[in-house]
Amino acid sequence: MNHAFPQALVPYGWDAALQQSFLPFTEDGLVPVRVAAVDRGRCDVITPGGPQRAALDPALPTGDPAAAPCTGDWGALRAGDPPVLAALLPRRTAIVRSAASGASRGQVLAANVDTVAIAVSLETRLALGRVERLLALAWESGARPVVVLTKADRSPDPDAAAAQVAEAAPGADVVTVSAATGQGVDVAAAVLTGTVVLLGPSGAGKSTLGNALLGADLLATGAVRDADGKGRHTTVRRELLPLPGGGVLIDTPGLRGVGLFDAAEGVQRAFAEIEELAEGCRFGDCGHDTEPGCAVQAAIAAGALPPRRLDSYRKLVRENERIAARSDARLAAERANRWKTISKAQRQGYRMRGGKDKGR
Ligand SMILES: Nc1nc2c(ncn2[C@@H]2O[C@H](COP(=O)(O)OP(=O)(O)O)[C@@H](O)[C@H]2O)c(=O)[nH]1
Ligand SMILES: [Mg+2]
Ligand SMILES: [Zn+2]
Repeated sequence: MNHAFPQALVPYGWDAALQQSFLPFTEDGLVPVRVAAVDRGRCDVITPGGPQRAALDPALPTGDPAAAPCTGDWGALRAGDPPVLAALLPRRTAIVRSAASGASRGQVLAANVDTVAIAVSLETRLALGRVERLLALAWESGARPVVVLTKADRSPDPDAAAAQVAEAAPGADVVTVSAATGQGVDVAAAVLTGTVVLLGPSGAGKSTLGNALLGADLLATGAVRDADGKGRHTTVRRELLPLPGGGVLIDTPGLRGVGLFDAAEGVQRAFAEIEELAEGCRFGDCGHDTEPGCAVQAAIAAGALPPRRLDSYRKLVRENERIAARSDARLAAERANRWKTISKAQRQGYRMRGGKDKGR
C-alpha cells in the first residue's frame, strides 16, 4: 500500500492534516487530488502526476449546489478510463452565495479558501455597499478577507479612497495596487496567502492582478467596454494556479449580484463596530432607531459612525433574514413532501394487506 506524501500537491496546499484525513482513501487505493474546475458533469483535477480530466462518481451530491464538488475541493480519485472523482474531503472553508434559482439554496463558489481578495477598481465610483456585501460573504466563509484597491494609476487620490474603504472594512487589510505601474503588487503578494480567491465585479482588474501575482500572463484579461465600467466576461471559469511565493490562486468570473446565504455571522463581523456600539444601547433588543439611550444613534450624532454604515448593515441583515426564511420554507416543504411519500406508501401497503391485491 502506498502511504507516500504527495509532494507534487504541496504547491496546491496539501499538508499533514489533509494527509491524515485522506488515510481511509489511501487504503482503498485512491489518489489525492484538488479540484480545479467543474463543468458539464466532469471536472479538472490536479493529481500528484499532473492535471487530469475526471468523471464524477454518481454517489457525489452533484444535485445540491452547496455540497457538489467545486473549485478548491480536495478529493479522492479512482484510477480508470476515465478516472473518477470518488469522494470529497471535508471542507475547511466554503464561500457560499445564494443560488440563482429562488435563493432557497446556497451555492459554493470555492472551497478551502484561506484568503478572499475583494477587488475594487479605483477607476470608477466606489461601491461601498458591494464591498460590505462581499466582506460579509468572505467573513462567513471562514477565510480572511483582504480588500485590494486596483487601478491606483487611474485615481486622483488613492489614499483618500483607501481611507474610505477601510472605514467600511473593519478588521480587514486594505491594500492599493496598480498593475500598470507595479505599485503595491509586492504588498498584495505578501498579504494574499494560502489559497487565494479573487472576487469582485467584471472589469475590476482581478485577472490583471492575478497575472501580476503569478508573474506570467496566464489569465485572460479584457478591456473595459465603456464608461460605465462594466467589463466583458473574459474569465469564463474558475481555475487553480500555484503562486510563485507559495499558495494557490483562484480567479473567478465577475460576480454581478452576489446574494448572501445564511451569513448572519459574516454580517456581524463585517459591521463589527456597530455590533460593538450596540453593546452600549440601553435596550438589549434596540433597533437603533428612535429608542432612548441608543449608543449607535449617539455615535452617528457625534460623527463617529457614518449613517451609511447603519443603513448598509440594516439592508444586509434584512436580506439575510429573508433568505433564511426562504430556505426554512424550502426545508419545511421537503419535509412535507417526504411525509406525503411515506403516507402514500403506507396507504398502498394497507391496500395490499386489505386484500385488494389481485395476486399478481
Ligand atoms: N490602468 C490600469 N488598468 C488596469 C489595471 N488593472 C487592470 N486594468 C484594466 O482593466 C480591464 C479589466 O481588467 P481584468 O483584469 O480583465 O478585470 P476582471 O474582469 O476583474 O478580471 C483591462 O482592460 C485591464 O487592462 C491597472 O492597474 N491600471
Ligand atoms: Mg477576469
Ligand atoms: Zn441602539
